[in-house]
Amino acid sequence: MERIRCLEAIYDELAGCAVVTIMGAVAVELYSLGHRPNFFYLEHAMGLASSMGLGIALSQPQRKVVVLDGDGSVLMNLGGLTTLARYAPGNLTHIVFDNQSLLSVGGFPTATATGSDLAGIARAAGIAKAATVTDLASFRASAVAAIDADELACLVAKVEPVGPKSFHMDLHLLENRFEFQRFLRPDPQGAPS
Ligand SMILES: Cc1ncc(C[n+]2csc(CCOP(=O)(O)OP(=O)(O)O)c2C)c(N)n1
Repeated sequence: MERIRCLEAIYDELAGCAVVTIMGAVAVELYSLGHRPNFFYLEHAMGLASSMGLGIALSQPQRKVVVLDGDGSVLMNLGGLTTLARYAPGNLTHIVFDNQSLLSVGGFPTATATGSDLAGIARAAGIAKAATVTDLASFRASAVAAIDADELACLVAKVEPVGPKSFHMDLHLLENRFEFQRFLRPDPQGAPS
């Protein structure tokens, strides 16, 4: 299973959500499908995409939040899983693309290459709805169901260690930051934008 195919499969579903990705390959791949103002690519803060997603989900409970993470990033901040479990916002879906490597910086193997099970770790951290998927149909069905459901979910998608040819994104970090902040700002009429 390729991550870009997974992203394509849920791209429409992401339209109404606040979406936070980690830096590197997953950000570039989502961007390559078509940037939207509700996409924030968290640069330079490896491991903290789920923490940012948690903050948004808690402060805007009416909004669906989707975090697109990587195995290396989650492994750098395993305590993030326990904090997600503690607050368990029902509007948050944490998707972890597990390619068993730090693909974006050269492909060094991570602990999932030697047996660590991130869905198991998430369950042990207290996230009851945590599962692993290995094929595209299951990924799409599980991701869509998780986003639609009113329960915190962690979905680990086992993907090939392949990424984009180029890491160039024609979007400055600050531009993305201000645009995303405007997207999150409540509509003065009261409805979420
Ligand atoms: C604190 C910190 N350490 C290291 C980096 C460098 N870095 C950027 S992406 C990346 C690998 C991310 O691995 P993973 O989450 O598995 O995603 P993948 O690249 O495999 O898609 C690393 C080490 C960083 N941006 N921030």
